[in-house]
Amino acid sequence: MQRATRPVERCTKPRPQLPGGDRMLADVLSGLRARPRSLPSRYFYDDRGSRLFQWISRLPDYYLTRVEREILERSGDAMVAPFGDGPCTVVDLGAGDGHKTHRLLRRLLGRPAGVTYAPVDLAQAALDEATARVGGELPGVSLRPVRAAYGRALRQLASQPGLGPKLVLFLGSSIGNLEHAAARALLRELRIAMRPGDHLLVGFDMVKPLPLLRRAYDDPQGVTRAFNFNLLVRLNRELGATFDLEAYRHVATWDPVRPAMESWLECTSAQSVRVGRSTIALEMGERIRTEISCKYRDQQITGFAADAGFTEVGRFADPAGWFVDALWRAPG
Ligand code: AVI
Repeated sequence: MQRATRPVERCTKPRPQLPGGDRMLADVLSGLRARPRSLPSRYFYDDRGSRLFQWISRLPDYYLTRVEREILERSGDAMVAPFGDGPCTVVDLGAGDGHKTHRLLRRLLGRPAGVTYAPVDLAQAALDEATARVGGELPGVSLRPVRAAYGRALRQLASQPGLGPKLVLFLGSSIGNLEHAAARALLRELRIAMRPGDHLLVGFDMVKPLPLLRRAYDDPQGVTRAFNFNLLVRLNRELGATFDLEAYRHVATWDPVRPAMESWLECTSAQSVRVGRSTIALEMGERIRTEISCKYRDQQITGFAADAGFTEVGRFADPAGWFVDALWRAPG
């Protein structure tokens, strides 16, 4: 992996919390005991899961990444237009896709006052990768990785002098992996942590014909299936769970109410799974939900902005209207 070529200022110190394994065990057991049964999708992203997601994002059927990149390429100038000639900072929630961030950062380069890139993630490996990538490709950018939850990271950055107004990126429809109430709570927390004049750019995947959605979440190459199964592999390895990988199949369904695509692992035979000291009995045909990927309509986007107290500045979409990047300002 490439390393950053200059010193990187870190502002990190995760809050003490339950040891990782205990927290994971508690989350997994409460999900498996709930109805419908579920597993938290945040545990997808171990090293292999992150690599599988990168692979998904290059699949022709997984249009989200490709279409959002095209939007950023086409509308990047308008997205960075609110930032004058002074210093500014691009905050990347989730230390996301380098190709996307690159498209915005390079438009801010060459400004006399400079630009800072602040990737935010809980995983040190993701931060190292993001800073190495940007440090290697855009040597004019200052680097300030933050290892913390999103709201906390923004509060930390707000108290640091010299960073200028911020463009906070929450791309890739990551918001879609949250239930609406959780998404609203997060957006409110972000708005409160942002300063007047800071902007948030949020990616929303829009409702579209079902066959397109089905192929995106159940691709013929089986990469999404492998991504879903990797969750069980991780739980077997890290919690000593006894999921028999042969006894499940990947299922992607459409919920028209949220609306959302949902990913499941369905038992193909009755199972008795040990997780920690507990045993979970699953019947043949029973499903465990592993992810929701909400899809949006224009009015929902308006509602999210208003609910969180942002002022809408612009909406950037591809010609087919499959994906929207919404630009919102934190008001004074
Ligand atoms: C990261 N997130 C926005 C992806 C999505 O589309 O919900 C994760 C994913 N799950 C299956 N494929 C991709």
